[in-house]
Amino acid sequence: MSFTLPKLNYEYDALEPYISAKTMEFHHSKHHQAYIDKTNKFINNTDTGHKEKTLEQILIDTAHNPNETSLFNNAGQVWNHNFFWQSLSPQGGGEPDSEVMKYIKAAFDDLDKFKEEFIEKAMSHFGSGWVFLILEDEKIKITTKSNGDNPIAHNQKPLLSFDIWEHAYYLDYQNRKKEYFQAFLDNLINWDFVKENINK
Ligand code: MN3
Repeated sequence: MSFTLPKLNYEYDALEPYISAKTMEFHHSKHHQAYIDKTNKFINNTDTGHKEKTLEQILIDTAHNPNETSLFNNAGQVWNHNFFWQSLSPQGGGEPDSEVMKYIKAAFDDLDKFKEEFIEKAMSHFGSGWVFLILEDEKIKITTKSNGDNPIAHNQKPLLSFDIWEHAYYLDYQNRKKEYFQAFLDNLINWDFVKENINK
């Protein structure tokens, strides 16, 4: 089995001015592609026994094996980016519909407090990684993970992924990463995708 780069549901320039076409092109066609190539190389060129597995199964099977950290992180980056492109939308941001809002209110009181906690967690994460929304005990939770780690490896139900590696924002925001986080929450977050995943 070989994994391939997914086509985006929107053009590279569709998220401007919040994420530039240049960032999107590099991020999707270079960074994401490189993780896919490395993952394919790991599973096909070595006798690791992962050839016929789904990406999710590879993540579960390699998560706790220190000898397979490289494969885990590369496969994790493939999965995280696949999920991330869907977590963004040119029509994103604003308020979620009443069903998702119920979950937000139950866990954070209101949307502003949700955004505050999201930004606080994103800002305090050290080094490269991801912010995820997950559903646990029927509650939305915000969690961060390092490198290519992700909810699949921890038996958590993922609702959304948000890339906080420098390559995701540096061309557009340099050291002003808080502005990138805010732009995502105000203008790009795909609440419909969150809703879809809650009901999966
Ligand atoms: Mn990335």
